[in-house]
Amino acid sequence: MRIKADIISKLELLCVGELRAEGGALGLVPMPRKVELTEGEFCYHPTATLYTPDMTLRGYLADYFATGRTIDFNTAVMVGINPRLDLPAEGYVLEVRPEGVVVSGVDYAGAFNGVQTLLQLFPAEVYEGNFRTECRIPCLRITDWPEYSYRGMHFDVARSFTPFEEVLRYVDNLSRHKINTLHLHLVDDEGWRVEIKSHPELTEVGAWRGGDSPLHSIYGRWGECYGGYYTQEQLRQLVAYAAVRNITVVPEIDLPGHSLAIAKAHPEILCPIERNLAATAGYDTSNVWCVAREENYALLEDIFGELVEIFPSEYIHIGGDEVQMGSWRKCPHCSALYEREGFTDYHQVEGVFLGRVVEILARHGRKPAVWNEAIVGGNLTPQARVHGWEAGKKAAQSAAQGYSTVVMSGPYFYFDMRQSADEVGHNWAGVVTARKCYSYRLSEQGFSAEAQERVVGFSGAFWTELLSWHIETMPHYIDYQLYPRVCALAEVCWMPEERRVWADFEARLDLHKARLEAMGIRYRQGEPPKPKGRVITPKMVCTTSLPMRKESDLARISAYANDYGVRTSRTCREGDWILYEFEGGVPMGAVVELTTGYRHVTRGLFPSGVVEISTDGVEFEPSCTLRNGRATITATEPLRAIRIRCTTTGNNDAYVYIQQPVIRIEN
Ligand code: TNX
Repeated sequence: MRIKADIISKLELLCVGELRAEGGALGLVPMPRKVELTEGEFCYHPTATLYTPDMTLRGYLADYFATGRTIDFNTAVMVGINPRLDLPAEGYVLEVRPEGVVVSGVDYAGAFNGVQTLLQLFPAEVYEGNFRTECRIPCLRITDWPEYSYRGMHFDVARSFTPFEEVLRYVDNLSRHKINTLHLHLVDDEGWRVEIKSHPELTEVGAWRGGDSPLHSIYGRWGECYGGYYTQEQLRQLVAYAAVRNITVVPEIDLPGHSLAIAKAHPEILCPIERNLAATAGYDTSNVWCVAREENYALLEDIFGELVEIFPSEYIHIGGDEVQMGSWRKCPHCSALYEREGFTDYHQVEGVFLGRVVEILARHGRKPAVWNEAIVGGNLTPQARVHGWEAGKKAAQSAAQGYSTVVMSGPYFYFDMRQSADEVGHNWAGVVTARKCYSYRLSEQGFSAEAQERVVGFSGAFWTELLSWHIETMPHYIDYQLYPRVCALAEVCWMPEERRVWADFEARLDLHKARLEAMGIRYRQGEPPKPKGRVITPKMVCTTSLPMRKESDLARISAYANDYGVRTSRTCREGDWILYEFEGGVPMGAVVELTTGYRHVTRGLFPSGVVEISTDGVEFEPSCTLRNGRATITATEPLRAIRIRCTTTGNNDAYVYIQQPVIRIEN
């Protein structure tokens, strides 16, 4: 609360002084194209009303201001749509004069965008709703329009089911940053979240995980059954709610891979091959549709037939990423297809499948959106929109091949990545800070001038493998991962890249934080404090009862040389152990962090276990138990050995990750 008050008074101060000189001091995010400050200020009184002839906007604005049905002497703010304005789509002009405020959009989207800028001119409390406070706004004229037509944020509601109300909040907060597309990842291996009336089994089976449901959970919560799905009624409500906020919802049905959830209800969609369950700790993880099975396309007809009735979007995302093509190689029908067609790459088999799905969409008048791998197989319509997510040049290649491209490159736009080395989140694409996201420039990423023209915009991604696990200890996990990274993304989408300057954004973001707070967003405030002490690496030898994978080298653990751990070749059994023997001992007072599984993620761990310590390397005594596969102990006397003993058989993975201990002493 203090922070907020501070920033507001800072804003007020700026209002009178510096603000005059430079529009940046208003803290607008994303920064409009043109801000001209003019003489004087407009005084907003508690009795003031707002008028707009547009019923939809009036409904929206009624949450923030008193609105009038007609123009009268109380009308202080007017919002309208004027298609004759000489502005690109979604553009607007916002004028503040001593006698009142006028927002004119070239279209509905423009008016909505203008309203968002208008809200940012008011004190941050405006976001708390029912604004009735006297305040002053400097006179100005803003002329603004977006650089890109696709300003997106993706949301994976498949891996972790997110309650409907929270999805609405997600949309509302995006719209305040002029994001205009929600890419809704509705199905994946871990969940089927959309009601399909002709196939209720899809949600009956596919919407639940854990406990004795056919879909097992991966990151903890193994014993309980959890999940959920959205009814068609709810999804229609979401589409309408988003439309008011200038957001198009693009649904994704991820095909032909990532389809374990539907395969649990319809195992017959998979290739008819023997599966090696031993390699996957007893779980059938094959998740790829059989391309040669004709009935599969009838099922897809049913699904898309209902989906297009819920979502009016021009594009429907059909996935195409990370397909495990091994099943097709082994499948008599798919491999026969491959031979018959004279293919040279199994991506071409994927091409056949996606081609069929594209036909289904075309019959409904829709175009496909796909992940970047989908273009490898060749068979895709030039009308497809491609989402380049893989690191490196994938997005540039898609644009170079002529596809409309949305840039989502992992190392810049994956907001499920962690924001500093020791925070929550994945790390396959490295640490993704708001600054990293902000730094993305097409001109530096291998896009030719021509390819740049095909980039329709950018999108952040929010995958939720980790959400259902974190939500208990960190209820603000979504906000924490999204903000302020979404603020940076908003400018990448809105501004021409040559005008983006990090220092300038950072200063405005500082002011914008009061707004985030008033919006109720529990954003990441900065890097969390580092653990105390200095890390030491006393000479150590690590051994285990578990067999290692061929390429995994336990010596790297003994050398403290492997941040990501090394993998065993089977899952854990009760009685398994990992032993760390210290030649010269761990000094008294040292704090030892022990981890099984991944370091930042609860996978590949000992689900339960005990830590045993020894001062002579021979006799062991119990010290504590593991929680989420980990434990922290303090050496109350010098320790010669530490052993982690597993007390569960199986961890829902086909392996265990062994980690080096992290040992700290006070300076
Ligand atoms: C890759 S991005 C995936 C997702 C994961 C994500 C985790 C993409 C098309 N596939 O299935 O959730 O990494 O960051």
